[in-house]
Amino acid sequence: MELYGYWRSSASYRARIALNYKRLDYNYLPVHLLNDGGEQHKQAYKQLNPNELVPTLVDGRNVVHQSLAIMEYLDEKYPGPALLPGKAANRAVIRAMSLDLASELQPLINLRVQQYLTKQLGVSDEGKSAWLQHWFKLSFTAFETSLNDNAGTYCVGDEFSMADICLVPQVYSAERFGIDLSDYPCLREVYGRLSDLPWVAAAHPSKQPDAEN
Ligand SMILES: N[C@@H](CCC(=O)N[C@@H](CS)C(=O)NCC(=O)O)C(=O)O
Repeated sequence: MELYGYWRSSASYRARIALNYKRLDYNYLPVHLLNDGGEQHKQAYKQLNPNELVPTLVDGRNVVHQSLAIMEYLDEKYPGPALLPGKAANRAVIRAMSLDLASELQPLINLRVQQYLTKQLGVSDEGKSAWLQHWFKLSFTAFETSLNDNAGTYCVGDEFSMADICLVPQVYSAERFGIDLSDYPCLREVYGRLSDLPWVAAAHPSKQPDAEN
Protein backbone atom coordinates (compact mmCIF):
# COMPACT_ATOMS: atom_id res chain seq x y z
CA MET A 1 0.00 0.00 0.00
CA GLU A 2 1.15 3.53 -0.74
CA LEU A 3 0.10 6.69 1.02
CA TYR A 4 0.75 9.98 -0.74
CA GLY A 5 0.85 12.68 1.90
CA TYR A 6 2.59 15.65 3.42
CA TRP A 7 4.02 15.68 6.94
CA ARG A 8 2.06 18.73 8.16
CA SER A 9 -1.19 17.99 6.35
CA SER A 10 -4.00 17.26 8.80
CA ALA A 11 -5.83 15.00 6.34
CA SER A 12 -2.64 12.96 5.71
CA TYR A 13 -2.11 12.76 9.47
CA ARG A 14 -5.60 11.18 9.76
CA ALA A 15 -4.77 8.52 7.20
CA ARG A 16 -1.46 7.73 8.93
CA ILE A 17 -3.16 7.26 12.31
CA ALA A 18 -5.76 4.95 10.75
CA LEU A 19 -3.12 2.82 8.99
CA ASN A 20 -1.05 2.58 12.17
CA TYR A 21 -4.09 1.69 14.29
CA LYS A 22 -4.93 -1.15 11.94
CA ARG A 23 -1.26 -2.20 11.85
CA LEU A 24 -1.15 -1.99 8.07
CA ASP A 25 2.22 -1.62 6.37
CA TYR A 26 2.49 1.18 3.85
CA ASN A 27 5.04 3.16 1.90
CA TYR A 28 4.81 6.84 2.61
CA LEU A 29 5.32 8.97 -0.50
CA PRO A 30 5.74 12.66 0.28
CA VAL A 31 4.02 15.27 -1.88
CA HIS A 32 5.50 18.67 -1.04
CA LEU A 33 2.62 21.15 -0.91
CA LEU A 34 4.81 24.26 -1.21
CA ASN A 35 7.92 23.38 -3.22
CA ASP A 36 7.97 24.27 -6.89
CA GLY A 37 4.46 25.75 -6.80
CA GLY A 38 3.13 22.68 -4.99
CA GLU A 39 3.69 19.09 -6.12
CA GLN A 40 -0.03 18.40 -5.63
CA HIS A 41 -0.64 20.49 -8.76
CA LYS A 42 1.72 18.49 -11.00
CA GLN A 43 0.25 16.24 -13.68
CA ALA A 44 1.74 13.06 -12.18
CA TYR A 45 -0.14 13.59 -8.93
CA LYS A 46 -3.30 15.01 -10.52
CA GLN A 47 -3.75 11.69 -12.29
CA LEU A 48 -4.10 10.07 -8.88
CA ASN A 49 -6.13 12.81 -7.29
CA PRO A 50 -7.78 15.36 -9.59
CA ASN A 51 -8.61 17.50 -6.56
CA GLU A 52 -4.90 18.27 -6.11
CA LEU A 53 -5.09 17.53 -2.40
CA VAL A 54 -3.39 14.99 -0.15
CA PRO A 55 -3.78 12.27 0.97
CA THR A 56 -4.29 9.59 -1.65
CA LEU A 57 -4.10 5.90 -0.81
CA VAL A 58 -3.11 3.36 -3.44
CA ASP A 59 -3.92 -0.23 -2.53
CA GLY A 60 -3.15 -2.42 -5.51
CA ARG A 61 -5.51 -1.24 -8.23
CA ASN A 62 -7.62 0.78 -5.82
CA VAL A 63 -6.91 4.50 -5.65
CA VAL A 64 -8.78 6.25 -2.86
CA HIS A 65 -8.78 9.95 -2.00
CA GLN A 66 -10.55 11.86 0.80
CA SER A 67 -9.26 10.84 4.22
CA LEU A 68 -12.69 9.83 5.51
CA ALA A 69 -13.27 7.63 2.46
CA ILE A 70 -9.79 6.17 3.01
CA MET A 71 -10.68 5.35 6.62
CA GLU A 72 -14.00 3.75 5.71
CA TYR A 73 -12.28 1.79 2.90
CA LEU A 74 -9.66 0.48 5.33
CA ASP A 75 -12.34 -0.43 7.85
CA GLU A 76 -14.29 -2.43 5.29
CA LYS A 77 -11.35 -4.06 3.56
CA TYR A 78 -9.19 -4.73 6.62
CA PRO A 79 -11.36 -5.60 9.61
CA GLY A 80 -9.51 -5.49 12.90
CA PRO A 81 -9.71 -2.68 15.37
CA ALA A 82 -12.73 -0.80 14.03
CA LEU A 83 -12.57 2.89 13.18
CA LEU A 84 -16.36 3.01 13.43
CA PRO A 85 -17.11 0.81 16.44
CA GLY A 86 -20.50 0.09 17.96
CA LYS A 87 -24.03 0.10 16.67
CA ALA A 88 -25.74 2.44 14.23
CA ALA A 89 -26.40 5.27 16.68
CA ASN A 90 -22.83 5.26 18.03
CA ARG A 91 -21.43 5.11 14.51
CA ALA A 92 -23.61 8.03 13.46
CA VAL A 93 -22.21 10.15 16.30
CA ILE A 94 -18.65 9.18 15.30
CA ARG A 95 -19.32 10.12 11.67
CA ALA A 96 -21.00 13.40 12.62
CA MET A 97 -18.17 14.49 14.94
CA SER A 98 -15.60 13.48 12.32
CA LEU A 99 -17.39 15.56 9.70
CA ASP A 100 -17.71 18.51 12.08
CA LEU A 101 -13.93 18.81 11.91
CA ALA A 102 -13.10 17.36 8.51
CA SER A 103 -15.87 19.01 6.47
CA GLU A 104 -16.84 22.11 8.41
CA LEU A 105 -13.53 23.35 9.81
CA GLN A 106 -10.54 21.99 7.90
CA PRO A 107 -11.62 23.17 4.41
CA LEU A 108 -11.86 26.74 5.68
CA ILE A 109 -8.30 26.75 6.96
CA ASN A 110 -6.73 24.73 4.16
CA LEU A 111 -3.58 25.96 2.45
CA ARG A 112 -5.30 26.89 -0.82
CA VAL A 113 -7.92 28.94 1.04
CA GLN A 114 -5.24 30.78 2.98
CA GLN A 115 -3.29 31.34 -0.24
CA TYR A 116 -6.41 32.71 -1.97
CA LEU A 117 -7.12 35.06 0.93
CA THR A 118 -3.65 36.56 0.86
CA LYS A 119 -2.65 36.36 -2.82
CA GLN A 120 -5.94 36.97 -4.65
CA LEU A 121 -7.92 38.97 -2.11
CA GLY A 122 -4.99 40.82 -0.58
CA VAL A 123 -5.99 39.96 2.98
CA SER A 124 -3.32 41.04 5.50
CA ASP A 125 -1.60 38.71 7.97
CA GLU A 126 -3.84 40.16 10.71
CA GLY A 127 -6.92 39.50 8.58
CA LYS A 128 -5.83 35.94 7.90
CA SER A 129 -5.18 35.37 11.57
CA ALA A 130 -8.67 36.72 12.41
CA TRP A 131 -10.13 34.32 9.82
CA LEU A 132 -8.39 31.34 11.41
CA GLN A 133 -9.33 32.40 14.96
CA HIS A 134 -12.97 32.81 13.93
CA TRP A 135 -13.42 29.40 12.32
CA PHE A 136 -11.49 27.51 14.98
CA LYS A 137 -13.53 29.18 17.71
CA LEU A 138 -16.86 28.38 16.09
CA SER A 139 -15.90 24.78 15.44
CA PHE A 140 -14.12 24.01 18.70
CA THR A 141 -16.89 25.60 20.78
CA ALA A 142 -19.42 23.25 19.18
CA PHE A 143 -17.01 20.31 19.40
CA GLU A 144 -16.52 20.95 23.13
CA THR A 145 -20.31 20.67 23.59
CA SER A 146 -20.36 17.43 21.59
CA LEU A 147 -17.54 16.08 23.74
CA ASN A 148 -19.41 16.98 26.91
CA ASP A 149 -22.35 15.00 25.56
CA ASN A 150 -20.46 12.00 24.16
CA ALA A 151 -16.90 11.65 25.45
CA GLY A 152 -15.63 8.96 27.76
CA THR A 153 -11.98 8.06 27.54
CA TYR A 154 -12.12 9.15 23.91
CA CYS A 155 -14.33 11.43 21.79
CA VAL A 156 -17.23 9.00 21.68
CA GLY A 157 -17.40 6.78 24.75
CA ASP A 158 -14.47 4.60 25.69
CA GLU A 159 -13.55 3.21 22.30
CA PHE A 160 -11.03 4.84 20.00
CA SER A 161 -12.64 5.85 16.70
CA MET A 162 -12.51 7.93 13.54
CA ALA A 163 -13.64 10.97 15.57
CA ASP A 164 -10.42 10.77 17.58
CA ILE A 165 -8.45 10.46 14.37
CA CYS A 166 -10.05 13.69 13.15
CA LEU A 167 -9.50 15.53 16.43
CA VAL A 168 -5.75 14.97 16.83
CA PRO A 169 -4.60 16.68 13.60
CA GLN A 170 -7.04 19.56 14.11
CA VAL A 171 -5.56 20.30 17.54
CA TYR A 172 -2.08 20.05 16.02
CA SER A 173 -3.13 22.67 13.41
CA ALA A 174 -4.69 24.86 16.10
CA GLU A 175 -1.45 24.86 18.07
CA ARG A 176 0.48 25.61 14.90
CA PHE A 177 -1.73 28.63 14.19
CA GLY A 178 -1.53 29.86 17.78
CA ILE A 179 -5.17 29.21 18.67
CA ASP A 180 -5.93 29.59 22.39
CA LEU A 181 -7.38 26.28 23.64
CA SER A 182 -8.15 27.38 27.20
CA ASP A 183 -11.92 27.47 26.60
CA TYR A 184 -12.01 23.79 25.63
CA PRO A 185 -11.07 21.73 28.70
CA CYS A 186 -12.72 18.51 27.55
CA LEU A 187 -11.05 18.75 24.14
CA ARG A 188 -7.65 19.25 25.78
CA GLU A 189 -8.20 16.34 28.14
CA VAL A 190 -9.19 13.92 25.38
CA TYR A 191 -6.38 15.19 23.15
CA GLY A 192 -3.89 14.62 25.98
CA ARG A 193 -4.96 10.99 26.24
CA LEU A 194 -4.90 10.49 22.47
CA SER A 195 -1.43 11.95 21.96
CA ASP A 196 0.16 9.24 24.08
CA LEU A 197 -1.29 6.33 22.12
CA PRO A 198 1.52 4.65 20.18
CA TRP A 199 -0.36 4.56 16.83
CA VAL A 200 -1.13 8.26 17.20
CA ALA A 201 2.36 9.27 18.36
CA ALA A 202 3.98 7.45 15.42
CA ALA A 203 1.81 9.41 12.97
CA HIS A 204 2.87 12.81 14.34
CA PRO A 205 4.13 15.18 11.61
CA SER A 206 7.54 15.51 13.28
CA LYS A 207 8.10 11.74 12.91
CA GLN A 208 7.58 11.67 9.14
CA PRO A 209 10.49 11.35 6.70
CA ASP A 210 9.57 14.63 4.97
CA ALA A 211 9.33 16.60 8.25
CA GLU A 212 11.02 19.98 8.26
CA ASN A 213 11.92 22.08 11.29
N1 LIG B 1 -11.34 16.57 2.61
C1 LIG B 1 -10.00 16.22 2.20
C2 LIG B 1 -9.10 17.38 2.50
C3 LIG B 1 -7.76 17.22 1.84
C4 LIG B 1 -6.93 18.48 2.05
O1 LIG B 1 -7.47 19.57 2.20
N2 LIG B 1 -5.61 18.33 2.01
C5 LIG B 1 -4.75 19.48 2.19
C6 LIG B 1 -3.72 19.23 3.24
S1 LIG B 1 -4.49 18.95 4.80
C7 LIG B 1 -4.05 19.79 0.88
O2 LIG B 1 -3.68 18.89 0.16
N3 LIG B 1 -3.86 21.07 0.58
C8 LIG B 1 -3.18 21.47 -0.59
C9 LIG B 1 -3.65 22.80 -1.11
O3 LIG B 1 -4.46 23.45 -0.44
O4 LIG B 1 -3.17 23.18 -2.18
C10 LIG B 1 -9.55 14.95 2.93
O5 LIG B 1 -10.06 14.72 4.02
O6 LIG B 1 -8.73 14.20 2.40
